[in-house]
Amino acid sequence: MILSSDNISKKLLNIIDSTPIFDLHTHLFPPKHEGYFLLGFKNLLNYHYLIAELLTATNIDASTFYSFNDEKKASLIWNELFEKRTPVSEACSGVLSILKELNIEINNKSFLSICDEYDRKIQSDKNILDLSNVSSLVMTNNPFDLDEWSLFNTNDWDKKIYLASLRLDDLILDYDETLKKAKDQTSNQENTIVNYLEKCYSQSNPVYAAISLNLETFNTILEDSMWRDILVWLESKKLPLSLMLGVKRAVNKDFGLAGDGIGEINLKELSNLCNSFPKNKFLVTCLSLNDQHELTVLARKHPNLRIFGFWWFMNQPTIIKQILKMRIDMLGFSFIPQHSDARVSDQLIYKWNHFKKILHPILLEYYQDLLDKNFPISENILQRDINNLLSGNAKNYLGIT
Ligand code: HDL
Ligand code: ZN
Repeated sequence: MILSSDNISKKLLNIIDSTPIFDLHTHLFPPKHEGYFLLGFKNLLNYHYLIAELLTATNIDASTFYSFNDEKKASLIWNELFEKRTPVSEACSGVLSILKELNIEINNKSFLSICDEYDRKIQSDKNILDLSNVSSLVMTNNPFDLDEWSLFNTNDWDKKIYLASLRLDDLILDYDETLKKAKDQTSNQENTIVNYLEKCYSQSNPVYAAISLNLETFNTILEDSMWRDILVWLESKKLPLSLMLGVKRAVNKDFGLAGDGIGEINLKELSNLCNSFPKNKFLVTCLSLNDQHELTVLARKHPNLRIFGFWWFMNQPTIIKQILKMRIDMLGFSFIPQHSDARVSDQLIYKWNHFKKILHPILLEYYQDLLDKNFPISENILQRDINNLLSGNAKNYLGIT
């Protein structure tokens, strides 16, 4: 059915809300992975985004804060950011979006009573996946963290929902220690890292490899023969490499996970990498707003470069509105618009709810313009486009169904 200006908005909203999502990058694990699966209100409040906001809005000392147990930390965050201050930041707003989705009123309720009510409503990943309409997601799996990697010793989790990746940061952060671990795990001492990755590949069936880099560490990829061997291996496996560019770890080392910030990156080197390895596929996201225009231009130059998501400090409504339109203006719908980066399963609810609220009016503007030019827009066209944006573009690039 061909749509008109009168009915396209509602039809588009229904399609966006009902289309299953493939979440390309998360830090989530299946419920069976004890100690790594995070769910519930206290975990939600102990998100490092909220910790950073607490430690910089108050004069609470970081090491004192981290000495508290999870309940004490969560109640402190709730009291300081949600009771003593107005919770308007994106991370605070996300918590409130989930409470609203669960019909949990907070006025005049104690922190602990909200916890109890919340934890009665959110019991498993299943209700979160239903509420967020996420049909499958990619975990961040570190093959050099043997305790975390023990997930792949068991099969009692849904591998159609929780897909694996190979996160390679340890090879940059602590090469000697990482090489030792790989040597211990492989008998063949030749080409240790690639041999170990081959073993991990057969254990986990990853959909991509990933690494976060900045100016200094990107040069390692370009210059080090081991990385050339890894790129050749990735090509042989048809495994894309996800490059998360422009991060500076431990800007404030006392803040722990909340202490990372923005680092430099030279995207001319990214272009060289795409040219030097034309048969490798690269998924790329940049942490700084300053790099977004150049990255988008590069995505018009390199067919083996696909932009994904609004990473971390980029995942703010104001920035998404501006940069999403720029990406559409330059790339049409040929990119992967968002990922959640969720660390606590419940976050899937707000991360995707917030993004879809921005996506609808922006897409409507483009479709309205097409209608004004007498370009016919049918329901099928809308469904095709939203399928591609919320899952198809990512799955096709990864070569998965
Ligand atoms: O390196 C990454 O994958 C980042 O996403 C970090 O994990 C960061 O701490 C984060 O959670 N960002 O959202
Ligand atoms: Zn991440």
